[in-house]
Amino acid sequence: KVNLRIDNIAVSVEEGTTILEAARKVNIRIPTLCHHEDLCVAGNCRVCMVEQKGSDRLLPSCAMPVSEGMEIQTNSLKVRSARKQIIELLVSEHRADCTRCYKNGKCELQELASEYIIGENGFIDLVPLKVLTIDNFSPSIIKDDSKCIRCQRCVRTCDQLQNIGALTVAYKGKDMKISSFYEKPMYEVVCTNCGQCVNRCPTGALTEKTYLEQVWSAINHEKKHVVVQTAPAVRIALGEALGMPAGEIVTGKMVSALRRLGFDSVLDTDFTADLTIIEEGNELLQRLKKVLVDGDKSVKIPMTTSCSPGWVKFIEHTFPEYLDNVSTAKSPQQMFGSLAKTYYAKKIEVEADDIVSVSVMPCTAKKYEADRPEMRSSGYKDVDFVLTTRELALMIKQAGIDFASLPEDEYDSFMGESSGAAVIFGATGGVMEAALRTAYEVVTGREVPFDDLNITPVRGMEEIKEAAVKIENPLPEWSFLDGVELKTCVAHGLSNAKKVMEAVKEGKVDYHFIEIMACPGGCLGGGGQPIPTSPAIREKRSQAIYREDSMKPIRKSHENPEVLQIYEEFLKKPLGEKSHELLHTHYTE
Ligand code: HC1
Repeated sequence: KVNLRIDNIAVSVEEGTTILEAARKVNIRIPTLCHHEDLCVAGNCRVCMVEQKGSDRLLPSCAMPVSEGMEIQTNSLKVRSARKQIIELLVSEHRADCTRCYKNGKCELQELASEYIIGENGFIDLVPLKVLTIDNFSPSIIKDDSKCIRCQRCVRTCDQLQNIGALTVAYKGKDMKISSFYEKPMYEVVCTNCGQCVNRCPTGALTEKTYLEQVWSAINHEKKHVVVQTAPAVRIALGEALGMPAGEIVTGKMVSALRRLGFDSVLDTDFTADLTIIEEGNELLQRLKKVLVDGDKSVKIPMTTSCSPGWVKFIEHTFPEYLDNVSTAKSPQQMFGSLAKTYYAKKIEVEADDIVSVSVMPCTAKKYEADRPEMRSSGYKDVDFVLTTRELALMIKQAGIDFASLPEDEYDSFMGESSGAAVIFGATGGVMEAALRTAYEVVTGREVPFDDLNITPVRGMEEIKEAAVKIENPLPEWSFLDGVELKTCVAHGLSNAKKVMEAVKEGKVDYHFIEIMACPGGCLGGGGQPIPTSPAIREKRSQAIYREDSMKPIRKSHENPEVLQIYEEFLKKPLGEKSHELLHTHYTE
């Protein structure tokens, strides 16, 4: 242990801890604009400067490890004056039209400028406004260079966390800017739309593209019937954006709020998450049969999940030769969209033309997914508008709803019922666990051999997880699987996805089924989730997801009564004709 004093408070921390981390241990907040718990140390913004007794120099607390006997002051006159000047300089380079900015009230620079009372200052006249671009061509993300303070959180996110490198540093010195390959718009480069950069940007330089006004118009349109679906990971995070602590399950209040906002049908993506499990689980078993019994070389194993659009875009760019390994099952969002304008429209006797399909997602890539040309199997754009968790919170605020005091409501029926297996889609490993709960039972007629259906080896935040389930005494139809060890792998975050795919490519692993989610922690850590999203917050959201699963009366997708009913009334059978028409696709880019 290393002992030091920070603002005269004794602190004892592990060797290698930075001054910033040590201060946080004793609840002293040192401001910073470039540091983020998910990212490596950068020391770019210098806002976190502190003073060390006996030294003339100020130290960047995010980059400086503690040493024995250190005496640190985080708020001396020298520190305050340096910090204020740095903030003034940053503000002077930033297009500070705060009242018109999407991040107004949620901008870390604005908050510091307010704390340090940055009013009129000399720098504003000294630094000429540069000509900077606003890229709003992507369906998911807006990049506004005039708001950028060059902290490089986005660059580190894209490079280290996601291993994509769509964002990079261009030029040097005063000309330095955050750019893309040949300064092309984001939609033309390898950006996966995951929005992890958006979630970490301290200012309004990277934001989601918002569709709030379009959704309000649809709600207020007399003729339109607006259907809303909510993703699994929204219900355990929305509360954070409305003043509640992380880890609160707000499913019932969210449903209540959506009704008050004026949505005509309040339905659940979890319903189609259950449907995905039936379709994807059957697809996996069919693939195994074709490979193991028929020796069909055209059929690819391992099969990978397809529900994370950031992952699909990643594999298209990085491992296109493995596109046939991706499950043909559409994501739950898109299955929902195509059913909303076909089966559901008919059921409620509304013309498909008059249905407006809105989804609330923890994800910015879902906006891109809904725009893909493959996602029009209803004859219309299957999902018209995708809102992030943050955008829904804004709608609730705009409508003057006191979220905390709302009563708990139930989803509408039909397409509002779901199992615990669907809820856990929102956490890394959840799709795998849900699939195994169903696939094992389909093959053997027995429940998966894990205590209380909890397949713990695929849970948790470990970067890459492996689990094997041995199939014993299968039903006659599946006798070819007797004794087969079903090998699975789960990865979250695209840098881990890359590691897994490289191992597959090099023949180092022989998995049957791989779950990949583009975002750290899975959807609960999505780019559209409330800010901040930190490792501790992801952990709390994850615990909430598994709590919600454990409280559900039905915990297996194949036991969802509405799923059984839709097969009986409409789809007829998994992988059948209707399913192929509406629920499956093939990515060819
Ligand atoms: Fe997800 Fe999914 S789990 S991809 O993370 O398969 O976004 O929550 O909605 O579609 O169900 C996201 C979450 C989400 C889909 C489902």
